[in-house]
Amino acid sequence: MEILQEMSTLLQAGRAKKVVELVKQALADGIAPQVIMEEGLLSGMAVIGEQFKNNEIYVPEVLIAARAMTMGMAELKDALARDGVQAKGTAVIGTVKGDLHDIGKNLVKMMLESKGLTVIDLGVDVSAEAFCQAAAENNADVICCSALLTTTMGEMQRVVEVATAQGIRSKVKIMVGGAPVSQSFCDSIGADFYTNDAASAADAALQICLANHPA
Ligand code: B1M
Repeated sequence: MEILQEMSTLLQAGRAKKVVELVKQALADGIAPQVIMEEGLLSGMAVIGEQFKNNEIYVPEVLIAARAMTMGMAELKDALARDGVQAKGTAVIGTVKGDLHDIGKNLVKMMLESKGLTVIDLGVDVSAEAFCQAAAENNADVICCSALLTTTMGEMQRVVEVATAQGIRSKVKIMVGGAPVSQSFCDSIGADFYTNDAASAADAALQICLANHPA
């Protein structure tokens, strides 16, 4: 549909107000909220995710497009709830204890949202216990831990240990990332997934959620 194509294009350009207007228009035209979300908003953000992954665009463009997506989703929220549209899964995200860097974590969060996942953002300086408590309370599919300091990466191992001690390890996948983190570190602490950019993190989280909640 032309209006959804236009919405997607405007979202990629970060034209938030125009995106909101088009969401209103599409609802008034009787287009189903889920179709507006998937073909207008998420499809636009998927293009941004791919471009970011391929280094064709940079952090500011992603943030501007994500703002347009967030505003469009806010306009759509009530209609989605009325239609009983469910999120594809739930992710808990945060920057680990001792670490206050949140730019990368926020990018991952936006990309997760752009895949249609519910994201519980615990912010920065998050302890292993807080990650696991939030995962248990929200029946999360995946815990996403970000770290930018070599001195704080160790908290990721504690997330794995606390999840095991609390008996939720078999129910939740643990994904790690951030500049000092690597696949070998991920393997060494017994986490499930490492990805080196926000778009790949969202792709992996979506796969985890789809495996947990087959359509
Ligand atoms: Co800090 N800092 N900083 N800093 N800072 C670094 C990380 C550092 C490399 C700078 C340097 O020395 N060259 C260095 C770490 C050295 C080390 O540990 N080896 C460092 C240091 C030392 C510090 C302080 C200790 C400095 C001091 O006070 N003496 C201090 C620590 C404070 C604390 O956390 N307790 C500190 C403070 C700060 C600021 C507050 C000033 C600010 C943070 C602001 C904020 O985040 N709100 C800051 C910044 C901005 C940086 C640099 C310059 C940029 C980090 C960034 O945002 N990059 C950084 C140097 C650098 O990287 N050039 C540096 C952009 C962001 C998009 O990338 O977060 O890597 P990134 O995210 C990427 C991927 O890693 C991935 O996705 C993103 C891209 O797609 N990703 C994931 C991230 N999380 C993921 C999770 C996933 C998957 C992928 O799955 C769950």
